[in-house]
Amino acid sequence: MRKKDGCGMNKTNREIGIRIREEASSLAERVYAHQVDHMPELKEQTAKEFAEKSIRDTKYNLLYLADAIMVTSPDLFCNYLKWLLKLMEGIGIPEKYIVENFVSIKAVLHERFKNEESLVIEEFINQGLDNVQDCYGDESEDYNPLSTEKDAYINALLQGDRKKAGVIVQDLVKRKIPLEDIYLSIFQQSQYEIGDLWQQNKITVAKEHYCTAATQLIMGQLYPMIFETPKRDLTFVATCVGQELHELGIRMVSDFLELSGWNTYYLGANLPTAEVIQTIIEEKPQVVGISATITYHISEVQRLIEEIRKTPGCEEVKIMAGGYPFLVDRSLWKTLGADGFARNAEEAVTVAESLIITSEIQE
Ligand code: B12
Repeated sequence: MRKKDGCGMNKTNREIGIRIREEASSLAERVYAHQVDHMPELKEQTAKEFAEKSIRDTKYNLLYLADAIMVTSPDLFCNYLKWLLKLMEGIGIPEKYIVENFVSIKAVLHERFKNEESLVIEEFINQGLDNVQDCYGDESEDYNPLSTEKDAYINALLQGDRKKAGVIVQDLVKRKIPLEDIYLSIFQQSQYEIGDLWQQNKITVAKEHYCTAATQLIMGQLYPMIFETPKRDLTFVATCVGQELHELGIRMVSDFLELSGWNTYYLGANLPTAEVIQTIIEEKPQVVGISATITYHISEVQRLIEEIRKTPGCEEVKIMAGGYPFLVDRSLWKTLGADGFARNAEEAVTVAESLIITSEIQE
C-alpha cells in the first residue's frame, strides 16, 4: 500500500480501484458463488431474493473498497467497515458473514488481479478488519447549546408533527438565536441522529424521508431572513456530484455563505457534470463547492474537479470540497485536487474567504 506523494494519487492503486469499480457487478456474482461454496449454511437459503440481496450488498462492498484503494485511503475503507458492522448488527446479521464476505472478495480478486495488485487489495481488507474498533466513526456530539430544543425537535418529527417542529424553530428565531446556530445545532444534529436511528433499524426509511422533507420545509421558511443580508460582489456555486442525493449539507454551506454576503447559486443533487461546468462559465463564481456523502462517489468528485480544471473559462475558480468522506480522511481534498475543505458550513465561510484572499495575492 505505497503512500501517495503529497497531492495526487498512487497510479497503481488508482488503476486497481478503477478496475474493481468497472467489474464490480460480475465480481460480486463470483464472490457470492465463492461464499456459498465455503459456507454450507448459505446453501439452505434457496430464496432468489437472498442471492440478489447478497450480490447487491457485495457490489456495495466492492465499490467502497474500490474508491478507498483508488485514493489510497485505508481510513475510508476502515470507516466503511465500522459503519457496515453497525448496520448489520441492527438487522441481526452476525459479524462472521461480513468477515466471510471479505474472505471471498480477497479470494476472487486474487484470481482476477496480478500478484502485487492482489497484495494491495489484501492489505487494505486486512488492515480495515484489524483496525475497525479504533477508526473514525460514531464521534460523540460536540457540546450542543440547543440540545433540549434539538431533542424536542426530533421527537416532534418522529411523532409526525412537523408543525410542532416548525414552532420550535420559530421560537428560537423569536429568541434571536442566530440562524447559523439553528442550522448546526438543530437541523444538522437532528439529521445525524435520525441517520443513526435508521442505521440501527430503529426507524423506517419512510420515517427518515419524512424527517428530511420536514427539515427542508422548515429551512425554507427561514429563507426571507437569509436572502435579506446585504450582498458583496462574490459568487458561490454549490453542487453535489452526479449520483449523490444528500443535498442538505451543501445547501447549508450555501446558506451560510449567503448569510455572509455571497450571492449563491445552489444546484443541489443529481446534476450532470456538463451542467455544472456550464453554470461555472455563466455565473463566474469565485468559489465552487462540491459535496459528496457516499464514499463511492469520490471518484465522481475527482472527475468533476478534473473537468473544471481543464475547461476554458473555469481557470480562476477555486474549488472547495466537503461531506462525510472528507471528514473521515482529512487529506482527501488534496488527493482529489481541490483547493480547500471545510468540516461544516461555519468553517466553509472562513475557508471560502481565505481562498479568495489567496487568489487575490497570487494576482
Ligand atoms: C437524509 C439522508 C438521506 C436522504 C437524502 C435526502 C436529501 N434530500 O438530502 C436519502 C434518503 C436520499 C438518502 C439515501 C441514502 N443514504 Co443517506 N442519509 C441521510 C441522513 C439521515 C442525513 C443527511 C443529512 O442531511 N445530513 C445533514 C447535513 C447538514 O450534514 P452533512 O451532509 O454532514 O453536511 C455538513 C458537512 O459534512 C459539511 N459539508 C457537506 N458538504 C459539503 C460541501 C462543501 C464544499 C463543504 C466545504 C462542506 C460540506 O458541511 C455541512 C453543513 O455543516 C444521513 C445521516 C448523516 N449522518 O448525515 C444518512 C447517511 C449519509 N446515508 C447513508 C446511506 C448508506 C444512504 C444510502 C446508500 C442508503 C441506501 N441503501 O439507499 C442512500 C444513498 C443515496 C445516494 N445515491 O446518494 C449513510 C452513509 C454511510 C456511509 N458509510 O457511507 C448515512 C450516514 C446514514 C447512516 N448513519 O448509516 N439518505
